[in-house]
Amino acid sequence: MKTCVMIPTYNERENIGSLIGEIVHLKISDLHIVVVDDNSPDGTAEVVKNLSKKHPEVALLLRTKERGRGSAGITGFRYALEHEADYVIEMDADFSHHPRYIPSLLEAMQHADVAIGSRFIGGGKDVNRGVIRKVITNLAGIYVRVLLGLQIKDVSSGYRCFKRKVLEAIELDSMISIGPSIVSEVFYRAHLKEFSIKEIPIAFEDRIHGQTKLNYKILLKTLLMVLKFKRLNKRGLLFKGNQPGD
Ligand SMILES: Nc1nc2c(ncn2[C@@H]2O[C@H](COP(=O)(O)OP(=O)(O)OP(=O)(O)O)[C@@H](O)[C@H]2O)c(=O)[nH]1
Ligand SMILES: [Mg+2]
Repeated sequence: MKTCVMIPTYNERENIGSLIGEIVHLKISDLHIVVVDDNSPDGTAEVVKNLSKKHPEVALLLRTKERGRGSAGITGFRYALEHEADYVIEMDADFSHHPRYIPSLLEAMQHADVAIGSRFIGGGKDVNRGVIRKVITNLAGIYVRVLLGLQIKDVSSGYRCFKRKVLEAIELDSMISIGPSIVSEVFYRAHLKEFSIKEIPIAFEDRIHGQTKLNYKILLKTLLMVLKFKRLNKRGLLFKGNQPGD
């Protein structure tokens, strides 16, 4: 089974080298890594390019015209599908999503179409996070779950593994997220297509190196996007294949 780990990056020079090192160290057979970098000013791409010379299983997708967590993710998914991946893992570069959970995510694929690294099920936790950030994550989580009707506990987890058929079915071409709302959009689409979703516990650790790209403006935009998915789906317009009123 071919696995592709897709990592979107923006200014992750201090993290990406050691993250790739830890993933390679897991020695999972037929595992490939693709980093989708938006021409980070800190030279993240250069680190990945150098590593790819030593490790042929590491690839760099350098985007010089586009910017955004969402569109980078879609580019990475397309790459994984084109390169015949059976499983696609998506994770952040900042070590909040530790590679030690990759084997459990892959194991969970025996029983589900999507596996999620979750902070909010038994055994999972949110480490080193400030109280305000925790409250925001929880409130935003309730909003997304209620609005989109998701059963998932950790709806903002960008650490997940998909079977190929899920990414083929959710219609990447009709996805509308440019930014971080991609995390919920993918869950919503997978839920509407009735794929089975399983959460596995992870300890989510706050980043030590580099800076978050999230701010209140982006958070608000993300929450508004969730409303937009819901509305589009109600009108039968979320999936291109749908007819209005479907
Ligand atoms: N290619 C690309 N990657 C991005 C962009 N914005 C964020 N990322 C990456 O997406 C991942 C998540 O971004 P973070 O800034 O850690 O956001 P977050 O995890 O929601 O917020 P924190 O928990 O505060 O770190 C990281 O690997 C980022 O480098 C972007 O515009 N383009
Ligand atoms: Mg992060």
